[in-house]
Amino acid sequence: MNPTVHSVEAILVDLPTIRAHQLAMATMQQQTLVIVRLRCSDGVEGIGEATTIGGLSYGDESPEGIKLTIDTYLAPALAGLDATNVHAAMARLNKIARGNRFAKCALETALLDAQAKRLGVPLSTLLGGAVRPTLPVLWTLASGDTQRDIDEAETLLAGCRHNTFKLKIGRRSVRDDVAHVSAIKRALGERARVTVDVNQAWNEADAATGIAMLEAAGIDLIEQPTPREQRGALARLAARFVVPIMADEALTGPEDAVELVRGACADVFALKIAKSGGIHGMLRTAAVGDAAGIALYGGTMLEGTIGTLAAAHGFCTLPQLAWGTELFGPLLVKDDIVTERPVYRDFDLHLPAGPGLGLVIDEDKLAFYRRDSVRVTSRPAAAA
Ligand code: MUC
Ligand code: MG
Repeated sequence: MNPTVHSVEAILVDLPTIRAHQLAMATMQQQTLVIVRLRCSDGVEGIGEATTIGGLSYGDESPEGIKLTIDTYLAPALAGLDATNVHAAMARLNKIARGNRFAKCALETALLDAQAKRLGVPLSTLLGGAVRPTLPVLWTLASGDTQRDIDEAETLLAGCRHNTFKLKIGRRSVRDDVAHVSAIKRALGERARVTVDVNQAWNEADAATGIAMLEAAGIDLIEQPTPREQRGALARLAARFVVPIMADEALTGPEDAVELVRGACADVFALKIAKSGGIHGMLRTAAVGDAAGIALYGGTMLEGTIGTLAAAHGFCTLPQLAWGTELFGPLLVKDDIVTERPVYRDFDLHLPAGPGLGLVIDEDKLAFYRRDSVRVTSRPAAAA
């Protein structure tokens, strides 16, 4: 008989960030991860993560809501199911719960991690195999201060860690944002690519003004300038400008992808496993975009190491990933809950070779950073 799902634990973990991270809709001083530990009847444990940005300010699931959904509805529905049949388990969850993609993503990751460990292969092998061993990774400059952002970019360029920088805008006036972005692009010149993410903050008129100026300043990519529901605005902007327009919040799963393709709304798709309800949903979304000739980009919800490596195992199987990735989440937090932090070198994230996700939980760190921990111990030494 195949092993079954024995128990599922959802844990809230709060990790401090290395600096304040300013987005149009939130300033992050810490990141909250929802970590899932799924134990199976054969003793194998799968790990997953559901992480969002700024509570409810990015998506419609909060960390606390994700934990409640898993504890109350999704974990009981999984108990006793065949742990080796990930598609059947996810079909069960999709039958008993609508939406809740982030929570489902964490559980799918944990099931896949467990099954890949059981087979003794990396998760990407279970998905059909990696077509690239490393993934290009950009860095987001979001300190809120122009000179500090330039200094940060220079340090990262010199260390060969990143050569593409995404700027978070939409918080200030269009004029101030454009001045900030142009100053950074002027300082970095042709040594770096510079992209912007507006996180839906502009109306169509502001977007038309802002994008015209950003295009003239040499910016390479404009991410989600207008509200996600306004597909018409996105389509008109994509038709009007040469600089590519990327859909992020407007794109969750394959159904959105079909509508965005039909409306010619975007040149690039930002794929995220959390938005798509897991790795398989992300792969289906990517397939729609790829078939329509849309360039693909590996996005992040600023997950920690677990969610980042889950996404990386999925992204490295994609035949086309024209805009690389932004899988830098583990670098934004001061400390980690795994024994070995992911390797970022020569502008790329290097995937671990071990079975499953290829990571081991650091139990002391997890005990320290979990929200419900009783803080009687001092902070464990920072991970290597
Ligand atoms: C987003 O909206 O793309 C990705 C990088 C970053 O700094 O924030 C995220 C979310
Ligand atoms: Mg975005």
